[in-house]
Amino acid sequence: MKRRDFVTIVGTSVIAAPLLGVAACAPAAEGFNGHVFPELGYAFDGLEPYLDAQTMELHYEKHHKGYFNKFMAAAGNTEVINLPMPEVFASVSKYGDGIRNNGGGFYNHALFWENLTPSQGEIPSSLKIAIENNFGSVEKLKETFGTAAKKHFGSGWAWLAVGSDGKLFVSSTPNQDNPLMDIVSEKGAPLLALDVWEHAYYLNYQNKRADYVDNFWNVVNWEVVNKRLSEATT
Ligand code: MN3
Repeated sequence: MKRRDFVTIVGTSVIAAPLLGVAACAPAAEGFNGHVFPELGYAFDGLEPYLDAQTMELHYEKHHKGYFNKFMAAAGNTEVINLPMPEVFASVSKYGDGIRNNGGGFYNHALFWENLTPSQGEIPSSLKIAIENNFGSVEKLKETFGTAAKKHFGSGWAWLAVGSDGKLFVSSTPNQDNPLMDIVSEKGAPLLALDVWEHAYYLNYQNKRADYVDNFWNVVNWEVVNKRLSEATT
């Protein structure tokens, strides 16, 4: 797969964020009304050996695309099709499971692909300071996040997010829920997402979710995490 600029569809402000809005989508990609199935910013084998090419291709082409298609079908003739995803999630309890599960699946995977990179750089200093202020150290964040990801029972996601009070926190959510949804207990803007559904790792790691979680840190795109934090807090 050709490397292309990743479509910026993921903003993180908790308040009035035009995320997945038309203005945020450049260059134009498939989709409509601002709901866009994103390009991967790297090749399927770009994250090897930590995430294998076969898993990436199936995950992106089948799982993620499936959620996108089902979300578009469910949103089709409703007001949801005209709303940015964070607004949908802020009232997701009123839209039903088709929107909650498929909208979450569409959005969460877009966040996840964007917060991975084949060429990891240093953690930007502003992000490092924020992590140290909230968790004590980067190692401590990795431990806390890792524990949330490893111990989450069943399918779901682990998150680093920032609350409306500006504090960073780690949480996990079941199924395709995320911290933007009105139905979750810990609400905030997602900064870093990790898919802990078995389909995300089973081909390569089988039952060893802990190894998958530990290896995740080798491909985290800290620049993106930093960008999301700055967007959510300015
Ligand atoms: Mn998945």
